[in-house]
This record gives sequence, structure tokens and C-alpha cells, in this order.
Amino acid sequence: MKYSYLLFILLCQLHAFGQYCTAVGPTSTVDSNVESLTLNGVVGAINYVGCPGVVGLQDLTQNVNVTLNAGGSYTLSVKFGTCNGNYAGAGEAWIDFDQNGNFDPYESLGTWTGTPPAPVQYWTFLVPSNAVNGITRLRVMHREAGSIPLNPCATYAWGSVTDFGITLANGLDCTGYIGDDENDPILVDQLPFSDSRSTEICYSNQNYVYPSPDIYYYFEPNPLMEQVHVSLCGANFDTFLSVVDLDGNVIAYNDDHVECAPQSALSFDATNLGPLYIIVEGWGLQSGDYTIQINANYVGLEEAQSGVFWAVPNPSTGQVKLPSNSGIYQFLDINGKVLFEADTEDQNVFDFSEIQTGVYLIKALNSGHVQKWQKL
Ligand SMILES: [Ca+2]
Ligand SMILES: [Ca+2]
Ligand SMILES: [Ca+2]
Ligand SMILES: [Ca+2]
Repeated sequence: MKYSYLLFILLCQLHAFGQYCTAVGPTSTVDSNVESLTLNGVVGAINYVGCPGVVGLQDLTQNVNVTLNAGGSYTLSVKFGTCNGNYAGAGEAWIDFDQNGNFDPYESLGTWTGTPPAPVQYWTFLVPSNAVNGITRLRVMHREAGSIPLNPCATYAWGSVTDFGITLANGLDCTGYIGDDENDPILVDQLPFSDSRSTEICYSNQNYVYPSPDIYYYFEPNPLMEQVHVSLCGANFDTFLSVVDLDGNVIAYNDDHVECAPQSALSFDATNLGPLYIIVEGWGLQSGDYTIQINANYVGLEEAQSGVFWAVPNPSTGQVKLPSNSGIYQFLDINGKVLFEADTEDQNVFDFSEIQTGVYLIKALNSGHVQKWQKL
């Protein structure tokens, strides 16, 4: 799929990581307002009384007093009224059943239009059987002069917006589905790396490039990596792939790779890069199954030797001595895997008589210099 470049730039700047919109609601405390709301759960209830009015969002999510079961039917009672004068408007309520941080159209519980005084609205709704277990939000909005469907993120002059915390149970248990966002990424611990997964359930959109669900991988290039290759070829949906640093700067991205379009693959130069996120998502709203493959080309040993500090003897049958109190040194195999970290604060002689004979690398973390070392 094309047209992605501009969207990518725009959305990277927005960087909205799945949080609820909270800069919403009225700028005035008078007139149109929800007067009362009741929701009886399988456990507990919400019994809310509105007025006096509140500017912006009235956030009542701290107290979670009601539990709803996935697959169950419940009735929300709402009286769209006023704290002062009577004016025509519209009302709507949503529950974020999939816990993606958005009040999606399918999560609307009911709508109302009219002029107060108006009868209490009774909205009977079904909690989807695939609702995600845990604490989520109910939002009720009253917008004077509004029309349905209401935008759950809108700001306006008169009305009210109130959020309640509710517990969802008996639905989808997403415990253990790591990688949903940058705070809980899947660790790429060594290369070559392969991981098969589905974005279909338990993953939500962090609004990275497309509104599709996305999955985060955390990857730290090691000093011997040159080109890193990432591939989603073989996925069963139209994918999009991004590589960003921890500050959100885009290192590389691909929508459709020439060899496996509409799936994605890319390569990037890992020299001098710090930790990265690799983000898998679908084009548009697409989701599905994929296998991510990550591997790298390594620099030659001669090239890797970027500085000289003393590490003696070299070659050695086992012991190696490093300058005392000179920081931490990493011992790496020729694939760049860190085998050992030597802290020279308490001791400066280390014993490697147990490791295989061959060539290793020692990296001084202070200077970043890498030195070749041979075990006899
Ligand atoms: Ca949602
Ligand atoms: Ca996600
Ligand atoms: Ca996305
Ligand atoms: Ca694509």
C-alpha cells in the first residue's frame, strides 16, 4: 500500500501512545449536564448524581465500584438534564471494552437527543465475550447543541463528560501477552531471532503509524553488528514495520518490501546505535499472524579492533589482567554475544581457563574501545 510516508511523518509527531483523551468536555459549568446515572453490575453499582457542573472532564476513575461480566447484559440508566436552563442537545456513553484507550464506535452503549426535562434513558447493552479483563473506562457525554454520534474526545461550551472506572471479568485474559507497548516490550536477547505471534487479540494500537494493533520489540545492537535485517515476509496480512530509538527518532521503516509485498522487511546500519524498538503493525486497520526474523552481518575482527588498552597476557591460557579501577569490561564472543562483565573496582585479574580456545573481544565500556584477545 502507498500513501504511507506522509501519514508516517504526521503520526510520528503526534506520538499518542494509547492514552485516553482527557482534554475534553465543556468550558462552562452551567446549563446542560447529566443529572444522574446508574449502572448495576454483577458485583457493585455506580450511582452518580451530577450538578453542580464541572469544567472539562469529571474524572471519577479512582474509585472502581462495579464489575461487569463479558457476555453479560446490563442496563445503564442516564438522565440527560441540566444544572440551570433547558437547551436541546445530545448524549452518548461508551465503555472501552477492548482496553485500547479509545472509545470506539462499536463500544457505544446508546445515544439520546432532546431537550430537558427528558425521561431517564435505559440503555441495555451486551458486554462482548472478547472484552479484555481488568479495569477500564465508562464515559458519558452530554453536549448541548450536539448531534449524534458524538465525538468522545470533543471540547465544547456547554454539557458534561464524566469517566467512571469499571472492572471487566470473564473475558479475554491478556496476562502474558507482552509487547503491547514500549513499557512492556518483547526482548530480542540474541541473534538470529525469530518470534511468531498474532496482533489479532490482546494487542492494541499505540497509534504508531496506523490505527492497527502494534507489537513492540526491544533490541540493543552490540558493537560488532554492522547491518541488521528485519523481516515480516510470510505474514498473513498487510504489515508495516518501524525501527525507532528510545527517543522516538525513526531509524528505518518499510511498508511493502519488493520481495514480499504487501509484507515488510528492512535493513539498517547498526553502527553506533543505542537501544531500539522494532514495531510490528498492520497497514490501516489490518491485523493477523506473523513471524519476525532478525539477523545481522558482523564486522570483521580486524575492523572491530578500534582501540588499544592493556589486557595481559594476550594470548593467554586463562588469566587476563586489566587496568585496576578502570571501569567495566565486556568479554564478547565473535558473534558479539556478551559472555562476561568484568568490574575492575574490586579485582583486576580474571580467570577464563574454562572457556574454549579461540578469539574473543574485550570492550571497555568507559571508552567504547574494543580489543581482540586470544585464548590458548
Ligand atoms: Ca476501545
Ligand atoms: Ca500495541
Ligand atoms: Ca498501530
Ligand atoms: Ca505493507
